[in-house]
Amino acid sequence: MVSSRRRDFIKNAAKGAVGLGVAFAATSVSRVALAALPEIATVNGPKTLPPALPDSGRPFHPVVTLNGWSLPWRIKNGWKEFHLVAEPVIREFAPGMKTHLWGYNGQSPGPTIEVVEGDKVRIFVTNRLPEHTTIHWHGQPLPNGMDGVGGLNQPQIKPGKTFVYEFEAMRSGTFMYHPHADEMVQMAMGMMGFWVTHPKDPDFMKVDRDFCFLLSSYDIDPGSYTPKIATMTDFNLWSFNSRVFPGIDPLVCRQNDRVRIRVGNLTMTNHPIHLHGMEFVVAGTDGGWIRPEARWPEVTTDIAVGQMRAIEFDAYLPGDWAFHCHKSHHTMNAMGHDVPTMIGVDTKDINNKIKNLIPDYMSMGENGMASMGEMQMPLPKNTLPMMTGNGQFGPIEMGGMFTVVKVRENQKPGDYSDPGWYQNPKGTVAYEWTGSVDKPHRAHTDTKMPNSMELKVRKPHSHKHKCE
Ligand SMILES: [Cu+2]
Repeated sequence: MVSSRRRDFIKNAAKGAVGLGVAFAATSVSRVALAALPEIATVNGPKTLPPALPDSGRPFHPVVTLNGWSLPWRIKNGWKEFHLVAEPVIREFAPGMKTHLWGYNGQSPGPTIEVVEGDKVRIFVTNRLPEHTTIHWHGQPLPNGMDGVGGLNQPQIKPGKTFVYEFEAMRSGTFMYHPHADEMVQMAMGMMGFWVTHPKDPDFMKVDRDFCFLLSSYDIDPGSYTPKIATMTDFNLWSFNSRVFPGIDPLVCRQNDRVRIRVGNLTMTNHPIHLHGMEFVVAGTDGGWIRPEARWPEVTTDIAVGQMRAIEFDAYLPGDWAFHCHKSHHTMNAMGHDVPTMIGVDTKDINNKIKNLIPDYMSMGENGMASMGEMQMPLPKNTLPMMTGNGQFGPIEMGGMFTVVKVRENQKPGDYSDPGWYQNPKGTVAYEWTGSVDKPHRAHTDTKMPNSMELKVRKPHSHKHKCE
């Protein structure tokens, strides 16, 4: 199956969307059975593909899926037709770690589906998993029988079968799709995708760059490949679109662009998503767009489980700006979990004893954990160091849900290629003080106030406090 797909990838390498890295393939379903179905597009690898301009149907400004892509469609008798294939996939989380997930059309998450408000949408869903599945179109107003809850709205799609979903995309906004069948297992295995319904009027809420990604989490033991599907809260890999830092591409912008970032949360916990340097507004929620007069400025917005948020900002400050989940455990990779706290513990004696048995042994962090970002100790096969990634000034000491918004004066419109590290203007980088350091001036040293009083007045009071 894989080899026939690879052949088709090469064979189709000259076709339209294929120039962007999208391949079409016929696999286990016979060609006769597929004749009436739209071709199956797959993508090989976790590259961020450039926005795919619509070649049919109504015009829209396409999104950029972080380390992902958008699914091609065909128009047939006024319907916009897509073909999703649920199947086992291999996803690289970051160089050095590949995982065995379930997803759609060769990747987890599946491809982004982009339609226009008012489009009549028909989605063929072929099940190549070893068990039944369905797809729920999270957030969409649609006929009840198209909502995708197995048993409640439809019979489940058995392995080898293809089902058809048909509905009108009734309102513009940000949506997701995921199974509503054996949900705990299938979502823990990575089955999910993004959906954007663009407004009928292409100028409504128009931005210069429109990024999107899903938050997902996995529990994969170092050295293994398949997520532990029963884990409820104690995950060890926290991802943007099933990629972890330093495997996540930067969000590249031109200075003064209006930028939108759409985020959907399909993990088991909330994520306070934080942008450095510039303030943003939450412009869209699960229920649609927020009127401009009702938005408020933020630098962190909490995204709860099952929620979608669209944040927007003017990229007025050039630089390399960190963009990450503010739960510090969520910017760590697998090797950072379950380590004992060693701060203040003198481990020299025990280290020497263990080194006699295990030559590469080192214990973690008697002065904190920062040294873990610098050294690369031998790891089990197929896992990632707890924190890693190098910037122009040294180790970045991050993992998981972390990437960089790169704002550049000279980035061309529509150019998403990585411009490298920011060249800071002379005299604008924090620097080491090399002059003399005076003795700190202590307040109150000449007063008659006893020291014990200082402890009593630490908190400011609204009325006169005791030391006055
Ligand atoms: Cu988080």
